[in-house]
Amino acid sequence: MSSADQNLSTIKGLPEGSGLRFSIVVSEWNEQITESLYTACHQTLLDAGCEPEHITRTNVPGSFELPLGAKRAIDSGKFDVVICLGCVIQGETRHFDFICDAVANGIMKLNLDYKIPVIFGVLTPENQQQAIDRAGGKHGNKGVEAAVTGLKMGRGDGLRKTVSGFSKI
Ligand code: DLZ
Repeated sequence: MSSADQNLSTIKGLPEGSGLRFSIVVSEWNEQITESLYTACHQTLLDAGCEPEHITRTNVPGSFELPLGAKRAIDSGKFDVVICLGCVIQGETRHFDFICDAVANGIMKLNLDYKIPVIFGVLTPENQQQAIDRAGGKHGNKGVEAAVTGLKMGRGDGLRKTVSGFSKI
């Protein structure tokens, strides 16, 4: 299925979240979109049974700063999972490519260097409408997908064992 046909809010069984401590790092750029991602992400964690006092929000100025915000959350030792939420919209210059590369590589590096899962809840649309469609519009909400991924990885069942090794989520 192409990503355009996928609904980001489709949940096949919400994993149990009680006891898990979440940091949600939110980028302030494209605030209308990232607030919608945050609201959906936070609500999904609550629906999964996470205690409200176990969910902490931190803002960063833009998506470029998400890896640093996530690293600070990891270094605090207070969290089991870090979820990064942002939205980088394609512009006329190559700025988009640099920010997307930096945030994707930065988050992946944190995942490989530390034991805490860091979730990539970042939209990279070509325009505002594509962002709206994925922030509570016709394609669901990336914040829900990020929360479900965080729940799976936090519980340790995001890496499922199969006959031939580990499967993808
Ligand atoms: C500068 C910039 C631009 C042009 N566009 C976006 C964007 O679409 N989404 C986003 O999250 N951040 C953007 N930023 C800000 C950068 O992420 C970063 O905050 C600044 O370059 C300062 O480091």
